[in-house]
Amino acid sequence: MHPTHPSAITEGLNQHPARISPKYFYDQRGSLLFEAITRLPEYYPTRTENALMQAHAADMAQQLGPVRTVIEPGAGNCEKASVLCRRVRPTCFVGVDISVDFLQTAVQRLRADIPGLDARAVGGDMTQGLVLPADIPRAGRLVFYPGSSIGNFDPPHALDLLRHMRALVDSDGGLLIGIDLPKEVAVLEAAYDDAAGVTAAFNRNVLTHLNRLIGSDFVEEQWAHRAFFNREASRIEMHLEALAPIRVRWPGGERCFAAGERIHTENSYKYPLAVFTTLLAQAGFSRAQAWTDEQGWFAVVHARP
Ligand code: AVJ
Repeated sequence: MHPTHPSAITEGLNQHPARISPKYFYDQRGSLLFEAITRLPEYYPTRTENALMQAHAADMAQQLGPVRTVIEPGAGNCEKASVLCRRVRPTCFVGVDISVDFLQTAVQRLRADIPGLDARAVGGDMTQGLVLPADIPRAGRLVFYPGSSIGNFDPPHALDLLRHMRALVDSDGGLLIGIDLPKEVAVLEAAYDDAAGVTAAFNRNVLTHLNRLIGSDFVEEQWAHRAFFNREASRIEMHLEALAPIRVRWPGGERCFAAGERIHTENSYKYPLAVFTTLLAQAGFSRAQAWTDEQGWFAVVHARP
């Protein structure tokens, strides 16, 4: 599904502490588990963002002004894009994703659902700086980055990513982005360690995916899901913790883990709105307007150069 970089993966496994990039969560089973996560009672981000997009649809459309092209990095199943495109009626939609096969299917569905929409799928990684096909018009572009996906990046890398997005639009363009905000620790931790164990299954599944990618012999049952809020860094951290001493082998290498030793699998940053607005300004988006829910849990931000 994703381009495989065996050496990058094994390099991470050999670090102290070991780490696995969260991009490897999303094999077929992982993508289904993530969809299940978004429907969990504890996982507030998706439903809070959807409610914000619904409640402020008219106001947002007015603030956005005329949009000619919507560009969505990490578009995945294009469900959110479908809602947005029905509202702002762009002539062109460009979905960008690392797994272009899955995206292609979703983009075809979008084209069928919204007659006249020139919907395209582009394979690529936004973090590497993206070059779009030359025939995508530059005028009236809106980059759409919902779901607090930016939370996976630490502030310097989030800034890089926002700068790449800024480079995609002219002065008449903008960015519509969802960000998860800091809140009560119990609420945050429950969202990443749900009672039904779906997030635990999602976290452990990365090991089975790695077995396929690099030929390792991880056994999911030997690892416990750990998720906690790191207050200093303002991020949820997810880890996998060895339940016993474990030796993991793969062609050309191995790694021993002591009981209790962890593999760091994900960071999910919770940016205070003011901090995020500063990042936006540093990236060249000097004007920002935000919509938040009553509890102040999540924000949808429209940023313009
Ligand atoms: C897709 C990165 C926004 O950080 O909330 C959900 C991923 N990980 N539960 C998030 C995730 C565990 C999610 N993002």
